[in-house]
Amino acid sequence: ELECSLTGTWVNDLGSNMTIETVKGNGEFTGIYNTAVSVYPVKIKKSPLLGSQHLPDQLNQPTFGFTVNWSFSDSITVFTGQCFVDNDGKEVLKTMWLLRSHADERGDDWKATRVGYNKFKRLE
Ligand code: B9F
Repeated sequence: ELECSLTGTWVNDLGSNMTIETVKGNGEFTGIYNTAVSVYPVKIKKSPLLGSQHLPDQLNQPTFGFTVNWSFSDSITVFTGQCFVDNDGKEVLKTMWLLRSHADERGDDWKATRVGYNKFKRLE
């Protein structure tokens, strides 16, 4: 079966984890993101996430997106991805992200966005 539900606790390749609460009937969800990485000496705190996924949830390996509003800095990350079921029947979230830092002036806009990939597995 292609069970692929975003609800639950996930860990990524950096060691960050997130918990996604119930996905609502319209595909919207909320959760908490706990990043394993930051930049010294910033003190990491758990941060809220707000997202949306395509329906149906279980039958069709869904695409989704969510925003993390970092509660310990003025930056924002948006993730977009898809839930897949691998050959062992395990769910994996393949995502890309954009991390926007605060630019103090318009001339610094060009260097304010980082990009990357993250792969999430269910925390066992
Ligand atoms: O790194 C960001 C941050 C803000 C101020 C100092 C550090 C916030 C945390 C982002 C975490 C990213 C990674 N974690 C993860 O699981 S989101 C994408 C990656 N996936 C340095 C200065 C300003 C921004 C970065 Fe900062």
